[in-house]
Amino acid sequence: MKYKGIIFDLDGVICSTDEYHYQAWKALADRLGIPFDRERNNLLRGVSRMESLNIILEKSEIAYTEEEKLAFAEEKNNTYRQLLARMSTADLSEEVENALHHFKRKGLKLAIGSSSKNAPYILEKIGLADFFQAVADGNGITHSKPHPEVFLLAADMISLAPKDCLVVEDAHAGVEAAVAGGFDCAAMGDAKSSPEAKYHLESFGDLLDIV
Ligand code: B16
Ligand code: MG
Repeated sequence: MKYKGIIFDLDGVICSTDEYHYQAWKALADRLGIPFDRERNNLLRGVSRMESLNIILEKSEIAYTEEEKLAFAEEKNNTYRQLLARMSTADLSEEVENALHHFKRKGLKLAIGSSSKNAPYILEKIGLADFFQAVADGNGITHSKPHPEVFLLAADMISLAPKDCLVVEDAHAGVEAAVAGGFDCAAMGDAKSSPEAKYHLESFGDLLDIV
């Protein structure tokens, strides 16, 4: 086997919560009268909530205080959590579920490496709360992607060296983080054509041909 473990990004890889991030930020941006579209949303993939907010506010003519910014981040998160609350096991696609079980049967160690503080809640909603051997997420790190911290933490939690793990990502910041940490990376979605990624996936199931 080429790899002993796989570290999966969550939003945009395991499930489509990237769409909910977009909708929640869009609602905030519209309320504040700040231009924001799907293309600009791609800059937020993999980066932390506050960094995402700062990217959105670059297009604002108003300089907001730190206190106001914290309130905006909370407002976005509340909208996002309302969208997450409607999720269920039906939001885990058969394609992803089948591939994950296949990798587990093969004896690979499987982990999550996500910048999101909502990762445990999402995993619970889609029925994967106890599936992964390790969950490294926004609650346990200081630097979000493109810093490699979350992937290094995940690898450490499953007792594997970066060279023995494949990272699966949909964000350019995530691919950068994986490469910086010494991991091979399979990219999909927005990052699919990333030149830094070793593998380019049309969809999640293509992983079955790699690992
Ligand atoms: P939260 P991932 C990332 O998750 C998202 O891609 C990014 O858009 C979001 O800002 C970040 O989590 C923080 O999320 O506000 O829920 O803590 O793609 O690394 O799984
Ligand atoms: Mg992602």
